[in-house]
Order: sequence, then C-alpha cells, then structure tokens
Amino acid sequence: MLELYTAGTHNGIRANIALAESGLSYTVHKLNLSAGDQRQPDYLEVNPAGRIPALVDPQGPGGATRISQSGAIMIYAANKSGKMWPSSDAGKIAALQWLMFACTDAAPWSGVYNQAMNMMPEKVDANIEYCKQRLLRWFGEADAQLGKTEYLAGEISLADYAAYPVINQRKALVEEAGMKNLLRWWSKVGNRAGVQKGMSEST
Ligand SMILES: N[C@@H](CCC(=O)N[C@@H](CS)C(=O)NCC(=O)O)C(=O)O
Repeated sequence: MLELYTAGTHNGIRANIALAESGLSYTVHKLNLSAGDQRQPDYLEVNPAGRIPALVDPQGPGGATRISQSGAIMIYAANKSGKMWPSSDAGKIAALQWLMFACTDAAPWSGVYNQAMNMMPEKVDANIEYCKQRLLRWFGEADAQLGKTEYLAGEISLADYAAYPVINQRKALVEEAGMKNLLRWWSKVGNRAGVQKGMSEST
C-alpha cells in the first residue's frame, strides 16, 4: 500500500490526483501545514526537507522507497501503474514537456503571484500586475496548445493532472482573459472521477 503525505495545495493535490487516477492502492495522510506538521520529527523521517507532498512505497524498486517533488511522484505513479502516459512515444515526450510546464512554469508563478498579493512584506501593485501578466503568458501557452489538441499532450495524461490544480485555483483569471480552450479543458478534466477524488482527499 502506498502512503501519500499531502495537503490542500497545488503540489499536494497534483500528487493526490495522480494516485487516484493511477488505480494503485494508497492511503492519504493529510498534514496541517499551518500547525507545522511538516516539521515534526516523524514527518522529517519521510521527507527530510519538511515539505509535502511525499510518497512512501514499501514495495518500491529495491525495497521501501521514499520520494518527494509532486512531478516526480506523478511519474513514479504513472510508471508503476502503467497508466497516465499517452500511448505513443511522441505523446509521452509531449506529456513530459507539459508536465514540466505545469510544475516549473505555471505552479511556481501562481505561487509567486499569491505571495505578491498576500505575503510579501510590502504590497506593490506594479509587482502584483507583473506576476499576473507572467502567469497569463504561461496560461496563454496552454490555451494555444489546447486550441490544437483535446488535452495538453493529445491524449489525457499526467500532464493534464499536473496543470489542473493551478488552473482550477486561477479559474477567475482564465475567465477574465477569455481563454476558452483552457476553460473547455478545465471542465473536461475536472469532471473525471479520479480528479475529483484526488481533489477531495487533499482538501
Ligand atoms: N517543488 C515541490 C514544492 C513542494 C513545496 O514547496 N511544498 C509546500 C506546500 S505546496 C510545503 O510543503 N510547504 C511547507 C513548508 O515549506 O514549510 C513540489 O512540486 O512538490
């Protein structure tokens, strides 16, 4: 049985959706980040970095395996289950590309935008607007792709599950920008039972 340590953030939800969609058996441990659960000694044994998500697989390759980083957990679950990758080699490469887009462009910039609005010591309107425009530029890339293909990598894949929590959180922004392809995709991905399960288990 896989053990997932998570919380209701993009990164936690992304890993949770991957497990729900993989069909693998897993249990969910929800951490309260505001209460500092991630810094408790028991959890530091799971992930010494003190961050979520983290996955423990008692039956990993060569024995018990611990893995952190939401994108890596997704790839691990996809490889272990044989699900969530497109069927062709070209599709798999496209899925990797869009998975990285979600984890290294869209999610971090959404986080920086949130920090500029709510957490930085000084609230500077010009900086908030800068972060918003950067984020919209990344969203525009996905919107353009989804004007050509049904899902980010053609077929549904882990790339869609990686991007979904970010787009879901920023839906108002996507609507304001009139990104119709992204909205169509958001509705389709969000209707999947696995996506809903992963969302509800982490939040
Ligand atoms: N790049 C990492 C980011 C992990 C991360 O920063 N997790 C945050 C929550 S989204 C966390 O655990 N923060 C708690 C802390 O830093 O104390 C991933 O994709 O998993």
